[in-house]
This record gives sequence, C-alpha cells and structure tokens, in this order.
Amino acid sequence: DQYADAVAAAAKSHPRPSGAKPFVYGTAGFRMNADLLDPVVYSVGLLAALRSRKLKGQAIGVMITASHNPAKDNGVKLVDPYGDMLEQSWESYATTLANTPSEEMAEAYAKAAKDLGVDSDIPANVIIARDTRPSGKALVDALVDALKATGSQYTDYGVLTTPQLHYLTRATNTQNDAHPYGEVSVEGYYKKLSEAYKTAMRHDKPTGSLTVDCANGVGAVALKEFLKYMPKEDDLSGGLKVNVANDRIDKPEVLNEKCGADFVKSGQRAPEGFNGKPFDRWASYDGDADRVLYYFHEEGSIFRLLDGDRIATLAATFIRELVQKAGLEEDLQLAVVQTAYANGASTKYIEDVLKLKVECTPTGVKHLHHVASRYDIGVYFEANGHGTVLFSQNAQRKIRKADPQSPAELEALTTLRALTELINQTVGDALSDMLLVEVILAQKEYTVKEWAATYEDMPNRLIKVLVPDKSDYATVPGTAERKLEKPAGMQDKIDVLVEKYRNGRCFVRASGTEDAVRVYGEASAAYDVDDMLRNVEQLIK
Ligand code: NG1
Ligand code: ZN
Repeated sequence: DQYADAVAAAAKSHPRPSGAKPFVYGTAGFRMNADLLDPVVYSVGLLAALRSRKLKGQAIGVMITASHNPAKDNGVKLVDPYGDMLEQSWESYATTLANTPSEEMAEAYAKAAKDLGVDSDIPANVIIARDTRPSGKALVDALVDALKATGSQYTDYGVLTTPQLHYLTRATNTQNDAHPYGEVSVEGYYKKLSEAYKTAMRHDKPTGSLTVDCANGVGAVALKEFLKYMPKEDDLSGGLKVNVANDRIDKPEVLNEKCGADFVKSGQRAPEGFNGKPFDRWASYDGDADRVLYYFHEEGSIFRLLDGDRIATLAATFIRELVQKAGLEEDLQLAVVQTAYANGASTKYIEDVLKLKVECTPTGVKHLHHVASRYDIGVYFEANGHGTVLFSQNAQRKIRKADPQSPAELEALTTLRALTELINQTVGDALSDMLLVEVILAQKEYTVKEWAATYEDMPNRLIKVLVPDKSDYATVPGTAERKLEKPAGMQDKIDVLVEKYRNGRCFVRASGTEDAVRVYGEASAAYDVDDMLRNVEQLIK
C-alpha cells in the first residue's frame, strides 16, 4: 500500500499506551474515557479510508460522541454510505486496528487493506462531526492525521448531532441519484425536516407548549437552529411553542448531568429543574440527540413516562391508519421491531390490539434497523427512545406513485409522503422523532394524557450490577438476549426465582457500552419487581 510509510510516521504521534485494556468495537463503536481515545480514533481514521475506497469512494461518516455517557468520556463510530452503522463484518477490523501498537500500525493497516481487497488508487472520502464534548476537537485532529496519511479527502462539519451526520452521509452519497436524500448541508437537513413538518401539519396546530430538555448537549444547538425554520408560534398550521431547557453547552461538565433521556429513563423521574404543571408536555434528548422520550406529571406530581415503546405504538397506529386511508393496505406490510427491554404491555398492545407483527432483536440499534428493513414499513424503537421508521424502496415508490381515488385518499397520501421526508430513516433522531410525535398528537387531538391512556405499562426496573468480568456473561443465540448460557446454571436459578412473581419477566445480559451487567425485570406489581431484582442481584453478586 502506497500510504504505509505515511501511516507509520503519523502513528508515532498517536501512541497506544502499553498495558491498555483491549478495546472492542461494540454496538456504539468505541466508547471510553476520552484520555484513552487518541490512538483509537487514529486507527478508526485508517479504517474509514479503507472502507471508503472499498466502496468505490463513497463517503463514510465518522462521529465523535459518547452519547449519554458522562462528560469525561468520548467515543467514535463509523457510518456507512446510506447512513446506517458500519457493516458488521468490518467491526473486527476496527477492533484489530484499535488494539495494534503504533509501531505495528502500518503493517496492520496494509494487511487489512490486502485482506479486504482495497484498491489504494481509488479516492477516499470521509465526513466528520462531533458532539459538544471538549475532548472532541483534539480527537478530530487525530482522525484527520489518519485521513491525511491515507490521502483521503475529508469534510469536517464541526459540532452536529449524530443523526445530522448520518443525514449528511446519505445525502452526500445520493446527490446524483433520481431521489437524493436531501441537500448536502446542515441547512438542507433543517429545510427538509421543516418542509415535511409544515406539510404534515397543514391542517393542525399542536395544543399547549413543548419543553425540551436537551441534556446540556448538542441537541440544544440543533433545536435552536431548527426553530428558525419552524412556523411562527401562533401560526394555525403547525405553530408550536417550544421551550428549550438544559442548553448549557458552555459548561461541558453538566452534559447529561441529572438530565437528558438516559437520566429520565433509568431513574424514571423528571430531569432536575423540571417545573412542568400537571399534564405539561416535556421531552428529553440524550447527549448526541439520537434519542427522545416524552413525559409529564399527573396531578399530585405522579411522573408518567412516554418512552420509546410509546413512540413506537403511536407511530405504528398512525402510519397504519394513513396507509389504510390511502388505499395502500394490501400493498404495504407494517411491523414493529423491539428489544427484550420493551415493556411487556407494549408488546401485548401491538399484537392484541393493533394486531401488528412484532419482532424482537438483541440490544443495539443496528440489530433493530436490520430487521425493520425487511418490511415495507418497519417501525423500530428501543425502550430508551432510540428508533425510527424505515420505508422500503418498494414502499416509497408505491407511496410516491399512488393515484388517489378520492379527496380523502389524497389527504392521507399527502401526509404519508410528508412523513417519509420528516422521519430520518438513517438512524434514530431526537429532533425528527419529536416532530413526528407532535404531528401525530396534533392530528389525533391527543394530549399526553390520552396518549398515556392507550395502554398501562407493566411496573419495571433496570439495574446495573458491577461484576469482576462481564465477559463471564453470555446469552443464548437466537433468544434476543433473554436467556443466559454463561455462567453455567445461572439461568435455571433465575427461572426458578421469577416463577414466584405474577407475570414476572427478568433477564440478565452484559452491557455492550459499560463495564457492567444489566438486569431488567417487570411484573404485575411494583413491589414484586423490586423483590425480584434484589434476588437476582444476589445471585450475580
Ligand atoms: P448496552 O450498554 O449494551 O445495554 C446501551 C443501551 C442500548 C443502546 C446502546 C447504545 C439499554 C438497556 N441499553 O446498550 O439500548 O442505546 O447503549 O448503542 O438502554
Ligand atoms: Zn445517543
């Protein structure tokens, strides 16, 4: 490879500390304490160049973020040309390069290039963005060193949300197609979303106001910018009053601190500083704005969470109604994809009341995305609020080409077409998902109260247990991580325990992003959930 010498020279400036723990490219790329990341990001830059060349020079995205993790962490992940996550078969190359000592980097790089059949004469093109973490800038420098060493072209878009980078990656690679994904600019992203929102809201005005907790992260930047493209607050079509909360990006240490989607979901409580009156509509983003949750207080300060499962059921209900009204029901199959963390009540509701197909996959968006893409319309959400809706090529063609037979069909089709533009189909997107929810609530004339009343959540809890080595824990393949095969015998003990609780369900798996094991439990009674989790925790400890 003609770049090997330059790769070796630049690698010297990004030494891998000896004795560093091995890194694994997991569901969220690499994520760790930011101080350890420099050589890792350099190695990811090398792989991005290889990936782009392998895919005939299509642009590859690199996002520097650690999402909902604390401010001291950071991370890096690769985005494939159509905005999906890095193809799974390449993850092991990412892992190998990240664990290669600097002196051996050029050799490892050349070997990867050869194994992957990369033609080094093809131009490479990489686009970059980062969240608001202070460590991000220097990490982009490490990435750029790798891109320069490999003779790659690159564009650094600065501070963006993760879904914005996914948008730009797809837009870049489809700009000469018959149906480009959108203009190749951040402005193009805002324009696409706002135009679609205005169309979908053409006859409606949301009730009340919406307050958005931006986790003191990049979502605040994007939301404020986006609001400039929104209809005026008092506009009868789509006018919405949005209050921006937790937007302190000038204080990096408060990122995700006692606020944001992860804090709200794991604690099942409002963010600090919450001052909503009963039934006020609030939403929380996470640190890179790829997740969103809604919630409100009932009278008496009872906290009610409207999580990813709620967004999935709301979206599936609404889209199915539109498909029916547009006369496309026979043509388009719709399914909902969840993980084992989905509340059992939501699964039951989708199957028994909505009568829609549900699939369950292992944790991690890439798994859900993959399964959802097999359907004409695949609605996928993790309970934590990360998700989107995928419309297949076939579905998009049918929706585009359908010839409405009545004014009602035309109305439904117009909204459906707008939704295919409003929804960021590359990846979960807090801003886009939030707009989708607002459109649905306005059209259905739902307040948060009516939305929450569609079904009753099972009491549930998710805890984290620290163990000496999480790799002692492995799940049985094909069970969507609901059964352990390692440590031997533990699953049987869990089964015996869970048996005791009415409608009890509990499973244990190693986290892919943290050094811990997660235990999820649900049952008909909240005290049973607590008791069950205490007992399972004892088993593990
Ligand atoms: P891990 O740490 O593997 O449980 C967490 C979330 C996932 C997903 C990834 C990020 C839970 C229970 N798990 O995974 O949903 O968001 O981080 O890719 O919330
Ligand atoms: Zn995130």
